[in-house]
Amino acid sequence: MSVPALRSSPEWEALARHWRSLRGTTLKQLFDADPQRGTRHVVQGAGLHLDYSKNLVTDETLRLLRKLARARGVFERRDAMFRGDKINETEKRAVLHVALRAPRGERILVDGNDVVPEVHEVLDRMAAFSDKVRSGEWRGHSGKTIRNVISIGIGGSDLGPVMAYEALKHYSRRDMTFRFVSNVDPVDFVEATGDLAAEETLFIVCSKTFTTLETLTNAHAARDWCLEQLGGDEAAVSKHFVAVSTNAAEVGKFGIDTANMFGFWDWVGGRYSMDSAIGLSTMLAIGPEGFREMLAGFHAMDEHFKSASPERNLPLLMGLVSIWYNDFFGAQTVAVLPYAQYLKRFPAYLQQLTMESNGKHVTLAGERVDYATGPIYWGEPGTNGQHSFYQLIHQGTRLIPCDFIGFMHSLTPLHGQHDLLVANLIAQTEALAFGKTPAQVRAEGTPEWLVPHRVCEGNRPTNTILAERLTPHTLGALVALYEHSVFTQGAVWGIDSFDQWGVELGKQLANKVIPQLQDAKEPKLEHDSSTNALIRRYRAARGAN
Ligand code: G6Q
Repeated sequence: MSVPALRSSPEWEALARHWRSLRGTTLKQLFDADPQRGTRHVVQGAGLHLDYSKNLVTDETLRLLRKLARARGVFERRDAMFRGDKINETEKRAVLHVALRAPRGERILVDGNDVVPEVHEVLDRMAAFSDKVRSGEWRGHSGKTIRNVISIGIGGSDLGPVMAYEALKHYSRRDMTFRFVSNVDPVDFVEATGDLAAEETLFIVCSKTFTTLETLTNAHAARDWCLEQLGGDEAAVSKHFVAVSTNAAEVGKFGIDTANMFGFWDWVGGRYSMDSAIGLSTMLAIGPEGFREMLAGFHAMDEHFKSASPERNLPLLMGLVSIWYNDFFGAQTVAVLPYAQYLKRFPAYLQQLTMESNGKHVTLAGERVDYATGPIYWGEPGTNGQHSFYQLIHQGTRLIPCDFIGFMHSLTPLHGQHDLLVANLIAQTEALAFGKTPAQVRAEGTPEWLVPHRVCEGNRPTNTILAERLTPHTLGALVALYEHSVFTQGAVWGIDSFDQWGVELGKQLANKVIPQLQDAKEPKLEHDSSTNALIRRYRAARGAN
């Protein structure tokens, strides 16, 4: 698909002019000029409340951004995604994570085939399996019940399950142990299994392709570990291994009975798969009901994205505002700061979702872009970050727009501690926006030489996202919010947010070096001089062991 040039479009040029006219305008001025600003620039959807008033935007900015979205075909592309069109053009695939949470009875066609019944068939099988494991009906090879679940996967087949497990721990079975193994570093596998008994352990091997080096290596390690403890009887595999994959042939080759395989489809991207069978560990942890509640949260945000007006559309607004900072202010990063310890892995999860999706340098037509695409997403939970990197956000030389995420109610109330947490969230957004002026610093009796050091200029933009409490429903809505915000960005930039050729390259490269490290005889090395020397150095060190 050819998308018209972005920078020379009238909508982009209008935004550039508008940005120049706003230069020097501060958040303080915007708030002083409009006493209603803090209650006007808020929107709600799918149980989330977004306050975007502390952004460097005016009504005109928002109008121009919406105009840009319209001109770039964001709404048509959104509808095409929901319809099942093959909008992942470089892989010629539909992009239908929204079908994973479509209610029974909805119809979404891919190549003329309604995929929703298949989605529910897998969900039902997952639920039946989860119930069996959770009730103790499913037994290991020696007849013991399963107490430990280890999910093996990497990237999109790992980050979602890990994040969701941590986020929803409050709802999880506390008498079961859940662990995740991703890294090919043997430490990961050894530490995850060291204190467990194989006869009580179930492995879920999660791999869309079932060819990924790390996952297959760890799955083989798991198989050896299991068989070693269970007397080498191959029949044990069917009791201790299930697979989540699109590749039945490879699953069978590995020795997992395809009756114990939960499928998904090529129209689910890895980083969009935590609500597919890839989330089997989540379902085992929180139960089928909880999982369905999470899917309902995703779906509620899908419906909001599809039908809310552009003025009140959360993902659209967030996506457009991030383009505003990324492309006009030159902000290179976005910090995501959840004030919820359960969301400690949420920024890491978002890094993949956002950066793998929009880290692209060519348009859909294959032309090099002449504007910045995906910003770097990063973050840590508050309040911890306040005692480390927030300093740079408050007083550094870079503009770092931040998303603050908080909840009205704690899941684990403890003597008003939640008030302290939320007070910090609110205070930070206030401090970032309005800072501390020299006059305020002087009024505190600060000696003149120290005044410049203590001044905080403010004018640091933030979004505040609030929800009642962290439930499976909220988590689903929150993830879908970012999914569709990323979609909005990608559609405006005219890039393919759903391929990942850079990741593919990484998958191929190591395969060339592995034999060069392991060969008994000196390999012929034809890399650059640095790579050759590193390989030789490693070989020499290993030889000396
Ligand atoms: C996700 C990426 C990537 C992928 C992993 C695992 O969008 O493509 O992170 O999920 O490389 O791939 P498999 O699931 O095929 O093992």
